[in-house]
Amino acid sequence: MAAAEKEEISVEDEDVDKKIFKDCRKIAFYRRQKQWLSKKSTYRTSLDSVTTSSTSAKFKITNEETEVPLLAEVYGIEGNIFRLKINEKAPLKPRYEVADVITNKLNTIRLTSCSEDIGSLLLANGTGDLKCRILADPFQIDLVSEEEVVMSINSRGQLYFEHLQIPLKQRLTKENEADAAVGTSQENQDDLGLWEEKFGKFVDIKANGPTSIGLDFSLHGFEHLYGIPQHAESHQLKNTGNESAYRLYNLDVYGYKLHDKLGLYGSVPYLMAHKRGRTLGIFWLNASETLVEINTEEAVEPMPPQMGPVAAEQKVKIRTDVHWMSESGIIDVFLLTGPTPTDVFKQYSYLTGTQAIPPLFSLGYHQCRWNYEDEQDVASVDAGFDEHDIPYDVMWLDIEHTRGKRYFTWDKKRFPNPKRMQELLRSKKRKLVVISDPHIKIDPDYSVYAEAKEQGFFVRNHEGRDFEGICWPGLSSYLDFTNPKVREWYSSLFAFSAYQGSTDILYIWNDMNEPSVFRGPELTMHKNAIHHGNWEHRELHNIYGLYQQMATAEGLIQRSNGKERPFVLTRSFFAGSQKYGAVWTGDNRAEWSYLKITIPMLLTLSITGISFCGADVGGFIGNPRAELLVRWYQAGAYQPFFRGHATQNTKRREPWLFGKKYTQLIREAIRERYALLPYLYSLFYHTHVASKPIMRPLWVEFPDELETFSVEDEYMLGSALLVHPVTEPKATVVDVLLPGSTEVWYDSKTFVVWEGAHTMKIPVALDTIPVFQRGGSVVPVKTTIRKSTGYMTDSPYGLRVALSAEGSASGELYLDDGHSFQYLHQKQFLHRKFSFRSGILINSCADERGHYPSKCVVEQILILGLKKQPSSVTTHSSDSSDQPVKFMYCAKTSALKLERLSLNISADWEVHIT
Ligand code: NBV
Repeated sequence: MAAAEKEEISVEDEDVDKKIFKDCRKIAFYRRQKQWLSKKSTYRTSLDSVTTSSTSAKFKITNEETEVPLLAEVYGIEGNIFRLKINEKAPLKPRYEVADVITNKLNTIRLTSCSEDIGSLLLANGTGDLKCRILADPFQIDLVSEEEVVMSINSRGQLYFEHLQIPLKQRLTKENEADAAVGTSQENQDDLGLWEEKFGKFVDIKANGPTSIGLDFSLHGFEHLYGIPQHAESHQLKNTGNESAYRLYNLDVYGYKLHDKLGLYGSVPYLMAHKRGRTLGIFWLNASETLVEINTEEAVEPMPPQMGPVAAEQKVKIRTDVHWMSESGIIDVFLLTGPTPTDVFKQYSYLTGTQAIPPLFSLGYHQCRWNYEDEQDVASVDAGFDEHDIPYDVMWLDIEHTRGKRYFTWDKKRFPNPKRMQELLRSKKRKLVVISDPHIKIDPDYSVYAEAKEQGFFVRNHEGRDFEGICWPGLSSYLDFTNPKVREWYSSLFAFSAYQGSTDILYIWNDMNEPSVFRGPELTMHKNAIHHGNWEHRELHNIYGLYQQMATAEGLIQRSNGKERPFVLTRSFFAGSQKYGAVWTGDNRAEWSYLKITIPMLLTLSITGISFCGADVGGFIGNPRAELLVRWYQAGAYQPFFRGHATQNTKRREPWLFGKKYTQLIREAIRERYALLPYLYSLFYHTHVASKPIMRPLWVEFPDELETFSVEDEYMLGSALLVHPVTEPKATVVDVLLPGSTEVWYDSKTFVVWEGAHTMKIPVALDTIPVFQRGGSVVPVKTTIRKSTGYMTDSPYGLRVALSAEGSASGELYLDDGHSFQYLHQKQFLHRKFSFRSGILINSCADERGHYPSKCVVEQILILGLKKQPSSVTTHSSDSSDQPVKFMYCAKTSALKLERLSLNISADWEVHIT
C-alpha cells in the first residue's frame, strides 16, 4: 500500500493491520469448515470401486450426508512420491487445477492392490518402497514405510469438499420466491459467506458459490515442522490451536508485524516434517487462499503388561496434525516420503524444478534505494563505492525512474540519457536493475497500455470490463499473466528494440505483484475478477506473481536470443518460483528484531526450494543506527541475495555515510562476501543440480541431532560454513551451538578450534562475524577483491582447508563464464574437486563432461588443524617438475599457510606436506 496512505492512519500498527487484513475468523470458508467439521459427518469409500491402471489407482468416496460422489486418484511417482487427487466425480463445470508448476512429465509407477482384510486395501509398488493402505469406512489413507505408519490422511475426519452448485440466481428463479427469500436470509444470518462474503466495505459476490476443500494429515512421531512461507515467523512452525491458522494469501503488508500468521507477499503451500531417521514433505498444490492448522499432540499409549512396572507401561507418542483448507480448486497433494532431508529436497525439486543458476554478478552486492533521484545521483553513488574502495555490482532504480510510473519508460528530466548512464556502469563492469510492476497506467497514449487494451490482455472485473484499481500510477489495469499470450507479449517488451533506453546490462525487478491494489479488499485484487479461461481471481491469486516473474525472465532470455541468463527479483512468489530468479522479504523495518527474523524467514524460503533469497539490508522502513546497519551488512554478506535498500524519506545510508569506523566495517563485510563468491557460486550450481538449499537450517546438516531442530539464530551456508550473525545491540558475546559430536569447527578469523556438540560463548566485537568452518571442508575463495565481480574473473583463488578430526578434508569448485547458457549447451564449465588426506592435497576433475579454459591460479592455501609443523611442502603436477614451496606454520593455531603459489585451477596437481 502507499506508505503515506497507511501512515496517515494514526492508530497502532496492529490495529491498522486488523482493519485492512482478515484474521481467520473473518474468512467465511474457514468458518464453514469449522462449523461443518464439528458435526462430524464422515466420508466412506467402497473398496470394490478401486480400479488400478499403469498410472494410478482410482476409487469413489462419498459423504454420508450429501451423498455427492468424489473421485480419488492415487499415483505412485518415481523417487518415492505419492500423489493424491480428489475432485468431484461429476462437477457442474471443471474446477481449477494449478498448471505450470509441475515441470517434469512425472514418471508414474504402477501400484498394485492387495486386499489385507475386510475394510482395507494395500497399494504398493513392485519393490514395496511405496506403500499405502486405504481404509474404507470412514475413509482414511495410511502411508506405510518399513512396516510403520508414518502418515495418516483423514484420520481426523477433516476431509471437506464443497461441490459446485447451480448458481443462486438461477436457483432463485426456479424456486418459489417466498421460500427463496427465507433461504437467502438464512444464509446471510448464518454468516457463512456461501454466495456473498462481506469484509468492511467490500462485498465478494461468488458466481460459483462455496467451493472450499480441506483435508488433514497426521504425522506420526513428528513434532518438528517447517515451511509454508511467507510469514514473519519462526522457522519451526508453531502450534496454531484450533482457532487460528497460518494463512497463505499473497498480500502487500507494509512494515509487517513480527511473529504473525498473516500471509505476506508470496506462498509456497509445502511443508517438511522431520524427526530422527525420517523426513517427509507435504506439497498441497493449490493456488487459492489457503489456511494451515498445525497441532502437535502427545498421546500416552498403554504398553503390554509384560513391558514392566506401571510407570513404564506408558509410552508417550508424539503426533502432529496438519489441516489444510483452501477456498477453491481441487485436492491435489504430493506426499514426499524422504527418508532423508536430502531425499525430500530432491523429491520436491523433481516436481517443481530447481533453483536457476543466476548470473555471477547477481551474487555480488546490490545498491538500491527508493529512489536514486537522477542520472547524477546514480553517478555519484557509483563513484562513492570506488572512492571508498567498496566493491558492488548492481545499481537499482525504483518506480521514480519512469515517466509517471509507466514501466518501460524513463522520466526524461531525471534520466535524460539512460544509455549513457548504463555505459558508465558498464565501464565499471556493473549492471543496472529497474523496476517493472504488473499494474499498467490507464492512459491511451501509453503504448504498453494501448496495446494491452486492444488485445484484451488485462484481467477483467466480474462485469466483463477491464479491471481497474489504484496503484502507483493512479488508475491502472492489471496484466493477466495467467494468459500464455499475455506472457509472450510481455516478454517481447524487453527486446532492446522495444524497450527504449535499455541495454544488455539492464535487468528487472517485479514488485507489487501479489497483486497490490490500493483500494482493493486487503489491498489486493477482488476475488471475483476474471482471468483468462474465465477463471475467477480467487482460484489462482497465489500464483499471479509467479507468472509475472516467469514472463519477465523469459523476456530477458529472449532479448539475448537465448544466450544470456536472466536476473529477475520478485516480491510475490509461489511453488516453483525458484526457476525464474530471486525473492526478497519485502517491506521490513530498520529494527533489530527485523534483522533477527531474516534468518528464519530466509531458512523457510530456502527449504521450500527458493534458495536465491534475501532481505533488505538495513531495513526498508526507518533509519538504522550505524551499529544496526553494520550488523545487517555482516548478516547480509552471508545470505544468498545481498541488497541494501531503503524507502523514500529515509536518510541516505550509503555505506560511507556513518563515519570512517563504520565504513571500514561495512567494507570488510562486503569484501568478505566477494572473497566467498567462488564458494557461493559453487553452492548455486550444487543447488541447481542436487536441490539442497544454500542456506541450510542446522537440522538439514545434522538430521539426527535433536538440539539442532529448533535452531534459527544460526545456519549452515552450504555444508562447510556455520554462520551465527550478531542480531543484538551492543553484543559482547554470542552463544553459538557447534553441532556434531564427531565434528571440529574452526573460527574463520582467529582459527581457534572447537569441538562439536557444544554451545560456546563466543566473544564478539563490532568487527566480529561469527563464522565457523567445519572440519573436513575445503572452501574456495578469491584472494584479490576488486571493484565488481566482472573485474575478478582472473583474480587468483585461495583454498581454505579445514581438517576433520581424522585429518582429512574435501570440497568443490564450480566455474563457468558466469553469464551465459554455454555451461548447459556446450558444457563449458569446470567442476573441480579438492581432497586432502594423509598430508596430500589433490585437485582433480569432478565432472569430465565439463571444459572451460581458465587461466586462474590457486595462489594461497591455508590448512587449519595441522597438528605438527611440516618439514617440507612440495607441489606436483604433470606439466612441471616438482617444486618446493615456502610455508609458514603457526603452532599456536595449528595453521599452515602457503603463499605465492601458481597452481592452475583447471589442472590436476598435488601438494605434498611431509
Ligand atoms: O517501489 C517502491 C517500493 C519498493 O521500494 C519496495 O521495495 C517494495 O517492497 N514498493 C514496495 C512499493 C511501495 C511500498 C510502500
